Amino acid sequence: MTKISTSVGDGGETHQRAEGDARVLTTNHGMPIGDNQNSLKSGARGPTLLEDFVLREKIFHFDHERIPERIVHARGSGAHGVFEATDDISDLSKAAVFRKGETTEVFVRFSTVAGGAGSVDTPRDVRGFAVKFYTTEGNWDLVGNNIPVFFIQDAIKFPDLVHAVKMEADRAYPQAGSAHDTFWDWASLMPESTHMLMWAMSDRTLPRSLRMMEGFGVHTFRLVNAEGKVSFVKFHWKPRLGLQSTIWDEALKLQAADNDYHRRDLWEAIDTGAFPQWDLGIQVFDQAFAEAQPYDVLDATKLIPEDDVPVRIIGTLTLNRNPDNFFAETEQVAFLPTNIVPGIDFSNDPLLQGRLFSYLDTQNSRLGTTNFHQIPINAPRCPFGNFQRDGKMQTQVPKGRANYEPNSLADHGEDGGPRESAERGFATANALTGPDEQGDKLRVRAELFADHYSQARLFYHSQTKAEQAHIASSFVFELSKVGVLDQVPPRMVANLRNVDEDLAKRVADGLGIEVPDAAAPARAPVKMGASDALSIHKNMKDTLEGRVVGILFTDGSDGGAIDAIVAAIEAEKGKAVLVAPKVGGAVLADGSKRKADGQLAGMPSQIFDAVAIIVSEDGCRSLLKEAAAIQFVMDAFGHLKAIGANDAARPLLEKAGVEPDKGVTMLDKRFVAAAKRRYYDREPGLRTLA
Ligand code: HDE
Repeated sequence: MTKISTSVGDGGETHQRAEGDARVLTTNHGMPIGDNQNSLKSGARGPTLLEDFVLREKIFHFDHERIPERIVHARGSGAHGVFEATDDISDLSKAAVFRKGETTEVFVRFSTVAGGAGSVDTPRDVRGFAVKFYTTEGNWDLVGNNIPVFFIQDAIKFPDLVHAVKMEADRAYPQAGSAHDTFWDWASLMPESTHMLMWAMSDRTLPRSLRMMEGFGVHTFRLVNAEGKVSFVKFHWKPRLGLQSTIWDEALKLQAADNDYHRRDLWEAIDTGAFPQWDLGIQVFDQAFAEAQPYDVLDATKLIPEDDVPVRIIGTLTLNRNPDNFFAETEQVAFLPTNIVPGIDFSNDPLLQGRLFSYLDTQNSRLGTTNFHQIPINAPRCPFGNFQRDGKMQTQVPKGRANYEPNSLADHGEDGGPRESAERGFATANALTGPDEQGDKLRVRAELFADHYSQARLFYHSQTKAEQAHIASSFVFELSKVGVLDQVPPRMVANLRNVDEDLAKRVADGLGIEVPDAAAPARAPVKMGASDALSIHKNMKDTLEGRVVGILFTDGSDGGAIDAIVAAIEAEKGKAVLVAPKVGGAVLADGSKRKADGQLAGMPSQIFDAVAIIVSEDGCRSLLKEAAAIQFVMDAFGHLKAIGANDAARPLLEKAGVEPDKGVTMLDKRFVAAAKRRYYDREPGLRTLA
């Protein structure tokens, strides 16, 4: 029998403790449990008794462990962190969170969009980038994506978009993928989605790591200063590690190698103190600028080229703490675009306006109570209170009689509760959105919203040749998965002709169909040039920071060579992972045993950014009969990664079809330099790109 004693915890609460500080298991109502292994039965082989309240409580709670998953963005990974304001923008916004030097606690949740909570991390998909700032003036939620534009211009189209992209209604597949009939049927009928489709078909939807992607507030918001002066603003997150994406074949193989590739990468980075960082940037402009543009700044399918309005960096986000509990924090966190603070305001973007309604509503459905703001991850860190009362799961215990306002209870010596403050409170900013607000009630969109192609063209023309090839190939792949709706691919290509004739031709060729007549644009596109900020390749960093190098070794490998390469990688802040045919490791040339971090068959090269092959001649001979080893090298080459190899590894490289180029080196300094980047020039010789 365990002896039970009572002790008082740090917070003054009383715990039941067993001998040796192991706490005693209790029911939810605090009764110590004596046996957690056996249910209460009538005789050793008899039926279980209804009386067993311990069993019933445990199973009852278990039965209700799941809550509805998010209708979109169901699969997410979260982290705690801090935001520090680094520039004085008091001339633009009075928000305390932007006061230079101010630090604010944050919780960030990254997500894929289409897949369910248990789906994979690396589908071709947009990524959510949602940040909750616990400011001194209440929570500010910047609920953005890793792409600066969106599929639709008006919230009323959102349910159609989501229904079309998610698994098809009757057959419930595909999971987490847009390559199917209903998505492309819808998309090809919605020319306004063309710009977003260019982004979605680019490598932006295949991030190498959550740490290597940008974030965007997407909509135009407004900033308001202490004098009430209003400016328009777009928010940007710029990753300190630069941009990096995988390629499609790699992303597909990652789904087999590691379903949790991004989640694991984020967790391990934070866990090992390599805190992910982003700079917060703003593009600020006024009404005169807005009116002079060939697009409408209230249209979420349009961006503002950074060449026209440079991004000004105003702060830094650092993620420095993993969640203690996935469900309590990452699952229960509730983001609300309506969470803004004095100094920030909405615009009339009709997509944003719809979001202002949706999120509050969805949280009630997901979390089951209007009191979801009391859940610790959602509760403001500043004092908060009002006269909203009761409801399911009320955990606060308001005292006294003040549950209405105005009241004069204070005159009687009672607590009258909080009061509104015109001085400190949020006031909707007027002006700047023009006379339309006084107009008739209309179901229409503003004129410039009808230009669906100019910015799609701007995006395409801003890409490198390799990036353009990836976009064309993605369209071919996705449209090739359209099964029975033969009218869809030509309709999509007809839209693409308004973006770029060559792109349309490549996609048609890749599909083996005739180039159709161009779709009639609702409004003639305008010329917009190109913008380097829109390309991933022009914004990558040559670095090993955040990168992982896989080192394949065998019996007889040279331990000194392994040590040297590991040291060189770590000196550049990279991570080295040792891979051997057996996880127990291998016996090196000097007779010592070196343990591996992983077994070859379970650690394919797609999980690495570069690979080093350090084998003995015998070791190499045995690897030549090992499909996983040949595939390891073949995929590293095919995924455009650096390969460093010792002389003994040559037969393996040859068998894997590796051809010499700048990314294939000996195992010296050249390899460490080569491992910092990818070799896109290699690709045309390896696979047919559209
Ligand atoms: Fe969302 N979106 N959305 N969305 N969204 C949700 O809210 C919605 C849109 C975004 O990690 C839902 O809590 C509508 C644009 C992120 O918890 C829901 C419209 C952008 C997340 C919802 C949009 C986003 C969501 C589902 C069109 C980029 C995940 C669960 C008017 C700026 C947040 C939930 C997290 C989640 C509705 C369009 C980003 C249903 C109606 C545009 C990052 O309320």
